[in-house]
Amino acid sequence: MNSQTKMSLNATSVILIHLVVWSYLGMFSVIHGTLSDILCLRSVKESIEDPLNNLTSSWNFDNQTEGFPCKFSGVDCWHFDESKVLALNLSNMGLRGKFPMGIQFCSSLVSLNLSNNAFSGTIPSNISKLIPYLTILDLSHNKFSGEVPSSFSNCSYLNVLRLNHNQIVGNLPVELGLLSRITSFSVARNMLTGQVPGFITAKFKPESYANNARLCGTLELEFLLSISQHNSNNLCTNIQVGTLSLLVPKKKKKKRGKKFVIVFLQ
Ligand SMILES: *[C@@H]1O[C@H](CO)[C@@H](O)[C@H](O)[C@H]1NC(C)=O
Ligand SMILES: *[C@@H]1O[C@H](CO)[C@@H](O)[C@H](O)[C@H]1NC(C)=O
Ligand SMILES: *[C@@H]1O[C@H](CO)[C@@H](O)[C@H](O)[C@H]1NC(C)=O
Ligand SMILES: *[C@@H]1O[C@H](CO)[C@@H](O)[C@H](O)[C@H]1NC(C)=O
Ligand SMILES: *[C@@H]1O[C@H](CO)[C@@H](O)[C@H](O)[C@H]1NC(C)=O
Ligand SMILES: CC(=O)N[C@H]1CO[C@H](CO)[C@@H](O)[C@@H]1O
Repeated sequence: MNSQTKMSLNATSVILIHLVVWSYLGMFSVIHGTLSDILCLRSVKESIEDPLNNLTSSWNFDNQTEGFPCKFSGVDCWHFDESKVLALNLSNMGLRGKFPMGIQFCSSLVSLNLSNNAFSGTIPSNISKLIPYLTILDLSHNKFSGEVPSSFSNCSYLNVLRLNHNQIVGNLPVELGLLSRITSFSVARNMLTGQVPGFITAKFKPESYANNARLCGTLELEFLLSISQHNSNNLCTNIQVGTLSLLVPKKKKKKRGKKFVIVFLQ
């Protein structure tokens, strides 16, 4: 063999090795992604109490053809025949237990709806690491307690955050205001205190904050504070939404066009 042939043989084998390695890595990442999503759903199922058998009856892991979890109730995949979970909607299933930490293995999850169940315990403080691409989170109408984690501010794709009707306490983290894509937000009916966050790109109505322990309004509530002739920005108000519109003077009421907001000054 002359040296030229040797060199071209070497080049060919290098290319071949590359092809083998890359296709192996490619295959590995596909299988790896899928396995991780299946592990995610298994773990979610195992960690949740399901007294009405809504999950148990549908989430069957026995026949593992590709894409099988996409037929589970409440599971949406990116593609119907690939087990990559896009969204989980487990609302209204009578579920109990803690926030399902196994969700962190659904690495492509963008939407999680656990509303109208009886989940309890705290919202994990590393939520932004658990579900980094989260765009929609609905935990409303449960029994979640503890505080709103400040790491929500690192869920930078978040559009919808619904935490209303729970037992959440403490102050709302000011960092929430950094969520630049937020379009829908509610923490109504909890036990929150302190300042309402100033969102940079959005403004939410008092209904988003109604019925809490002691939330202080600034932006949205400025006019309401002025009607009671207390102009201190630090004044706390108990935001209530109801039908007792008589407490708001008629003239101002008309100006605002909201009949049903009453503020009880404390
Ligand atoms: C597994 O599921 C696939 C698709 O739903 C079906 O075609 C196949 O017969 C099932 N295999 C077994 C062993 O049940
Ligand atoms: C979520 O699931 C509930 C109950 O199955 C259903 O009524 C609702 O339409 C679903 N919501 C979405 C956004 O898919
Ligand atoms: C969550 O699911 C419920 C249906 O049970 C639906 O009414 C609600 O709009 C969903 N939340 C979001 C943010 O889509
Ligand atoms: C999140 O925190 C829990 C403990 O609260 C831990 O078990 C889990 O590994 C953490 N996950 C990530 C992705 O940081
Ligand atoms: C957000 O992420 C950055 C970078 O990882 C980190 O330094 C910061 O502490 C996080 N913020 C919150 C509120 O968790
Ligand atoms: C969302 C859903 O499928 N809920 C069902 C859970 O199970 C109860 C009892 O079987 C049904 O009535 C619900 O419709």
